[in-house]
Amino acid sequence: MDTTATFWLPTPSSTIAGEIDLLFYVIFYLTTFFFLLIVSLATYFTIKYRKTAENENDPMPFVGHSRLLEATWIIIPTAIVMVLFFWGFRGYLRLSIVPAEAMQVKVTGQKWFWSFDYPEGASTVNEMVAPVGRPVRLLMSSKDVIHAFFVPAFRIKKDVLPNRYGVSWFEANQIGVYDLFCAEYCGSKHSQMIGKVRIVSEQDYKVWLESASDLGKGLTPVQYGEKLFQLKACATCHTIDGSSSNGPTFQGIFGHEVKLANGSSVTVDENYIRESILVPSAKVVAGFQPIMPTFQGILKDKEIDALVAYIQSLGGK
Ligand code: HEC
Ligand SMILES: [Cu+2]
Repeated sequence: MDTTATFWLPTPSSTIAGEIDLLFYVIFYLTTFFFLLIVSLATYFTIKYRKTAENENDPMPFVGHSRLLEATWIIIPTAIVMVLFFWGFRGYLRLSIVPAEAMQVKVTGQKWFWSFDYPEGASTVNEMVAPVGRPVRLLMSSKDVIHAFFVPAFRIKKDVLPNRYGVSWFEANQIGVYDLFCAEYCGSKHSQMIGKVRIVSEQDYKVWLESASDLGKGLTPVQYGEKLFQLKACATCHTIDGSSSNGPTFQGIFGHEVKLANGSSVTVDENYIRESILVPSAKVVAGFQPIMPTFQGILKDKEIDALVAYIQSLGGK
């Protein structure tokens, strides 16, 4: 694929760009060709058949019509226009149908900035980060007026409306930083509603996501654990005030023995809590149903650390 910028278009940097550019150039050169053809013929005929002293008194020639000529100028332009229509329509469909394996980023436009929310809980403002070679579905809405999400290098532009979701997608095929514009006049600072799309390798994306979705930034492990206790829905089954809910309370359990359903008992320590979170059925607390879901693959090590710290902070030995 052609990977250079031209006078007309920036470097094509998405999988769809090549196809769109080709159609653009076909239309561009086709219209240029007909423009030049028509203007030069009109100029030539105007000069050739102009009124002169010699032909001034010539009788008006008989002007009939040529079926062949008329058919030609109907059939050829119709064929050209139909080809352009179906070609464009096919591109439109490709832009509209998001690949099933796409990852999703929620895009929010508002006066006068963009914000992005990623599936793993990260969020960014005015800079979107995405991996190269993976389709990204953009679920877009506005908090106020109509904006438009426009990334010229990816050849995508889509209105972003309030009270309604719009969908677009792209798959970047080159690592780099690309311009993002709002392409719908949205008020006095419209021209400043600009951002960047940073395309990184799959590996860098993982690393970035890991740090960006670190909700514990700036919190102590205990504060972070408290946040996760609510955020990860532990609170729907556990309490911290000593009362039993669907599951045992966390108050004062750390360092104490708990009776298990199989008659044995175990001391609550870091490893027991970790195991309870990852393999809840391994040791079931007496008097409770084994209804706790596993958080394997849902909670990261750092989050488990924080929950352990939080449970420990709730008293005990
Ligand atoms: C759907 C309800 C439910 C949810 C949600 C839930 N748990 Fe549990 N949990 C239980 C039940 C029931 C038990 C007791 C039975 C057992 O040990 O499997 C339990 C036991 C535990 C224990 C052992 C407690 C003890 O007194 O020995 C720990 C630790 C624990 N859960 C942590 C968590 C954490 C952390 C979360 C959130 C990330 C969580 N649980 C979410 C139901 C739940
Ligand atoms: Cu805008």
